[in-house]
Amino acid sequence: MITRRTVLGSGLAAGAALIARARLAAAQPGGMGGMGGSDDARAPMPLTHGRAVAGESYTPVVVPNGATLPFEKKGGVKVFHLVAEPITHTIAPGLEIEAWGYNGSTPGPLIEAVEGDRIRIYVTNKLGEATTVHWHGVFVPSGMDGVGGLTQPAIPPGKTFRYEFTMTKAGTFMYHPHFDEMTQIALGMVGMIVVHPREKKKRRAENVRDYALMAHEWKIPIGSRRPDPLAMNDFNVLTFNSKAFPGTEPLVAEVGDRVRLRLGNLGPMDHHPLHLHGYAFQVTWTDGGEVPAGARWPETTVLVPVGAVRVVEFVADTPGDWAFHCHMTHHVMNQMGHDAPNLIGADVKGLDKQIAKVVPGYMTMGQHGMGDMMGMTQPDNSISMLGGDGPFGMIDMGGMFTVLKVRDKLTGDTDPGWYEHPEGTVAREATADELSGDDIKL
Ligand SMILES: [Cu+2]
Repeated sequence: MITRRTVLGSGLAAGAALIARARLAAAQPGGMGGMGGSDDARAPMPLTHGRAVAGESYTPVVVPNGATLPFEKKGGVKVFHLVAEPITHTIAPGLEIEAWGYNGSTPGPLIEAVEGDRIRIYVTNKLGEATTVHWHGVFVPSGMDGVGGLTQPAIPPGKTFRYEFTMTKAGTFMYHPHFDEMTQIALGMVGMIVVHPREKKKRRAENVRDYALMAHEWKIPIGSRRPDPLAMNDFNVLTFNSKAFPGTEPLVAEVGDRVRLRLGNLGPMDHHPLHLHGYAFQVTWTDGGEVPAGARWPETTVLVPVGAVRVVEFVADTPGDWAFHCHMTHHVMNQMGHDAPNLIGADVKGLDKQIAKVVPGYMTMGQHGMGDMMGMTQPDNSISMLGGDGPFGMIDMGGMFTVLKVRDKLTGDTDPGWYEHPEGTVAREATADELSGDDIKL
């Protein structure tokens, strides 16, 4: 197993070295290369918006950090072309990986259609091995189901196969290979499918903010560019649409908008309890269909298991910057090593002195918690375990974390920036008068 210790190339005890890696890098000029590019994270981020599709009346789904697959109509059939291929992908500024995906991206572009549409999808295989595409949750003839060996021969490298079926039901579905799934899915070959209801009145098209987010998890050893498809646990990069915070694009809504989050999970192993601040929502659809109104209940966290879709809806009625994230604490960290000793509360002054004899400038970290490790200098091609710039300092989360920005009015397609809180509505340090007035003894 590659640990940060082996990357560092020092003989230090593993745990302390893991925790102190960035400080060590700073103390060894040229030893580990320069910055990982974390400054780039501060550049303003353009938002991806759903563009109206000519001849279609649905409100297009927005894919944060992603795209929708274009189609052409040929004799009443919507014709798509998916290309399975190796890609270079940026997880967050500073961390670039060699992944596999579709049409240049991971997840592959969203396939969007309307209930009743006849669709034809050509799949070209530009990988070095065979593949198939399975249309997860879509009702198709058995021979279109994309299971290599069972319903079709796998698509050899260089060949193009043709799938054709009718989207008989509305809903949110997914696509992925059903050949060497472990490798191909782990390397990023996943995508979502949205089929809008045929009846316009069911769409609530006017003021819906409709988002698709695919949860995924990766094992990307520090300093490497190739995710490890053999990983079965200890994934160290967790993503929405293959981006880790601070690389995740914010979601936006105006007060009064109905917000729909279509949440898919095609990660290899982990289920994700996804939590929204400031709101309660209901699960309205799964990849199995619509949840009857009488069977819904309010939640603030929805568990999205591997191989499932959960669609949640709520009305945006409270302005603010609201966190949306996986509630597993290790899933809001980036590239964290886990084989470090627990130093919280430990007196490490003597230890630092001893190690500094062999590694000048050495400083143990972690004795006050992990919050002091944000935004440190990084080894080449890696990202900080946590931390993005926020309006009140560093946001000490990474991974599966994004922000829902609700505003009274949005202007155009740009990130509205940070929320301007009304006077007196932000937590702050208590004054002495307030403390004594309320009989708080310190
Ligand atoms: Cu999670």
